Amino acid sequence: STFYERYHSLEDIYYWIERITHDNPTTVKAILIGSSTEKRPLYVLKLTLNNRPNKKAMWIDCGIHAREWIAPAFCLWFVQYSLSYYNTNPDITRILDNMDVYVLPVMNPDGYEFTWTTNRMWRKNRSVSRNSNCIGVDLNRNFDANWCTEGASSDPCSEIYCGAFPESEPESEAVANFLRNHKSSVQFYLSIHSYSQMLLFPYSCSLEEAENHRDLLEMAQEAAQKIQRHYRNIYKYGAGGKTIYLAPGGSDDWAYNLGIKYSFTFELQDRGSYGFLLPPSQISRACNEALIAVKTIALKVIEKT
Ligand code: 0X9
Ligand code: ZN
Repeated sequence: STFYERYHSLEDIYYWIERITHDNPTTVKAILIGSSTEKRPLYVLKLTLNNRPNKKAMWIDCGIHAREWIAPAFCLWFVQYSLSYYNTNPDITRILDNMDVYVLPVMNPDGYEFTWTTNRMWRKNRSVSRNSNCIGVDLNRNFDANWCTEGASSDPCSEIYCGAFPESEPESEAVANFLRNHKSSVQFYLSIHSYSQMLLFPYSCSLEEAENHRDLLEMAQEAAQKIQRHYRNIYKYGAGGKTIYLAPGGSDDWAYNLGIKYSFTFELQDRGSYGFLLPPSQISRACNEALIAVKTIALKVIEKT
């Protein structure tokens, strides 16, 4: 198997970031956006394949939840695909001609490291709570979108603990600060998770419909249909709150409310057979499916804006 068909330790991912920036000095830049609770650097890769002025941008983050290993694997896959197929594949060429891409390969490095060393099923980050011995905040409940209402917990021992206040965690604060500073260019926000095969969009923090619900639904539907046509695999799609459950404080809803009107969360393979323990032999298929969906939606965003 190739490098991209395996899961990688955090240390290997940091080496990969060094190598990919070193080998592609004009097209890939690493931007330090902050550091984690345990002081690990948070690097965003900026892909600029074409130097047009006033370009728009898309953002992809992976690995908010530590045990969802296919997510960081997808971020690496996406960067490699973009660099390899720009000027060969018409879809990725059109996308990269019109947009810069920001990729955060691992939003929760402390948790990811913990899943490699100690507990494979860890979800949250690794922050220490003031008034409890329990560790960790669910970073996807820590954003300022109906923060800590129904679907999140104020108990530090819960898997969906929302934290002490919105953006209390350095990981979510770093992402929120970066997006606030880049909101005039970023039109498309995407967060990669697993598992359950779903293409979700706002809102998850309430049962309200997003103002551009029809657009988002149409985009997700077209993406799911393409996956089904190419891979005979079923992805559900819809607004998060009605499709899975209420889950406030998520990055997608927060980014949407910031003004990034095309905001999605993808839940990659599978539907539960392996769950978070998706075998490496499935990485290429899971990533290719997700890639079709990213391309479909990105092309629609370019058309509409
Ligand atoms: O509950 C979550 O955070 C996500 N599912 S997961 O199994 N990967 O934990 C879904 C997130 C959907 N979006 C929001 N809740 N905002
Ligand atoms: Zn997740």
